[in-house]
Amino acid sequence: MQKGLAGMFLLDDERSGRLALPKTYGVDDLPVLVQDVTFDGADLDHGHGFLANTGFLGERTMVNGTLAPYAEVGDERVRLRLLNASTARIHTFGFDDDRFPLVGTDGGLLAAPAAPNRVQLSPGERVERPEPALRGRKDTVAVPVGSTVRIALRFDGPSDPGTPYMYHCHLLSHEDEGMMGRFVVVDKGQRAGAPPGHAGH
Ligand SMILES: [Cu+2]
Repeated sequence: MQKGLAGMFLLDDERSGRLALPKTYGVDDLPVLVQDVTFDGADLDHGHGFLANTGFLGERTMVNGTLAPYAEVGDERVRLRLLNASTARIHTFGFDDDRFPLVGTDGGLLAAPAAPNRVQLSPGERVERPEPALRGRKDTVAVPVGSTVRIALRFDGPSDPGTPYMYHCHLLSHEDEGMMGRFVVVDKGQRAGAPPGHAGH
């Protein structure tokens, strides 16, 4: 990631396929992958901008691997899929008219579209919960300093005592220093198995 390596999966399902959302990738359905970077000549520079407790903060904003990117669009509806792919910085997104039409988050499509003034994304997030009324599923949550977040998970599929799930902090330096854990889902009375080895990880 420190060399710009980041990408996103575009997930669609039957429900999103039925909705009148723009669907032509690169034309009216645009990924917007945002990273903060610092350059030393032609190379990415991670020797500076490192804040203890937070991690690396870059000086410039890169979108889809490009500085000062733009897309020409007409007056048709355009769908943007925002991802904060930075290693530590929180980004706030907005439009001039202070209205941010929102149809989905990292938890999937919202039950109904929303229009917050701004959308704030912490690393790895695809959208910030815009207002309490929209509390819904999320797989990534911002946890401000000193705060606590309680999460509820539901596992509907078969349990697998041998294959762990993982959870981790999205501030990359925290993750590297151990803010990462694993757990397995077992049936009642079942014990965790031995996870497979991970060569090179
Ligand atoms: Cu952290």
